[in-house]
Amino acid sequence: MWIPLWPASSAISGNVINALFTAELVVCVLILALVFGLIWVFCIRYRHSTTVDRGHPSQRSWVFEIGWTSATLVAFLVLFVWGANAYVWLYEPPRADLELYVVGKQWMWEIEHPGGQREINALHVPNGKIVRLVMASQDVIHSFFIPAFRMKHDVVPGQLETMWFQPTQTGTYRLECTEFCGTEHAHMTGEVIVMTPAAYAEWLSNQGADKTLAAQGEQLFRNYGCSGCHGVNSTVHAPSLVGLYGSLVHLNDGTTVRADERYIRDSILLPRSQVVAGFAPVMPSFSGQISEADTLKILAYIQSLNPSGNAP
Ligand code: HEC
Ligand SMILES: [Cu+2]
Repeated sequence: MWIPLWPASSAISGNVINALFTAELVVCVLILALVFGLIWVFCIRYRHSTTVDRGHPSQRSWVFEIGWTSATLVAFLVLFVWGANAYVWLYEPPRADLELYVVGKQWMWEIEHPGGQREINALHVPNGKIVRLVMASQDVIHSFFIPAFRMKHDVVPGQLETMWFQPTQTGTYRLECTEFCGTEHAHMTGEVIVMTPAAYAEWLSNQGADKTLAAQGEQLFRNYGCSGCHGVNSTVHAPSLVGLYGSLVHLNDGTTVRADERYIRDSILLPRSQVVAGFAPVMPSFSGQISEADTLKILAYIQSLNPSGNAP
């Protein structure tokens, strides 16, 4: 916390980003000091009134030329490798302890917990656990930003985004939308409340949720007629969704894809884009008929049909 301008880091990702940021700052300050130092030295040494020898310009020096070129190259390569590593690590979530569903819309964040607890512009999470967010936007691009965690992710309409974090400190932190999304954008803020696991469990049980997200999704699965084709008693030739989440799916164009959140969402909204091998493309598109929140509930239901599917 020795740079007073930034909030204290309260997540693993915060420490990683802080270290990288500090290293970049140090490199920049050193280069700046060298360049401006030399400017000052030459300004003073060769000012108009001095009598220093100006008659013998020194020979071109390859030592300096090669020295500064390779030194900056090495410095930037080190920063690049370091940054790329951190990026890949941040964008490839490990196996999560807890998965939450987030819908951004003008102008609020709606958050659903697996137990069916729902909150707006507030995010309660247990300390020390790996939390994974599955995020969607109902209208325009929003961006989900928790400054104290140094975590930010755009939420783009028409596609699912995921991000993860692991808080290290209980407390209340700011949650912001950092993508200009309309007139009330500045008020699209909220709080992240990191609680001890026991307090979080108690908070969950006080929310009065009667149905888990997966159970609500199962209800929707029947209401939208999915079970008519995908159910066990169906007469339509459609794949079973049991064990689908996280598995490898063979498509009729010969490719293989991992059935992650995005694949399942696209299967519902754009069924023609990826057709499972051995099946006719008879599934109707539900694009425009199912809200983002309902899609996430159905997704939670399909995920619950393979509890071990959340593999890294
Ligand atoms: C008219 C029958 C029918 C209806 C209704 C239907 N589906 Fe499908 N669905 C299929 C068929 C056939 C396939 C396989 C061909 C394909 O991929 O399009 C499929 C594929 C899928 C897949 C990919 C499965 C895999 O193994 O990769 C998912 C996920 C899915 N459907 C979910 C749903 C959901 C959710 C609903 C309801 C909102 C729904 N389906 C409604 C017939 C249907
Ligand atoms: Cu926004």
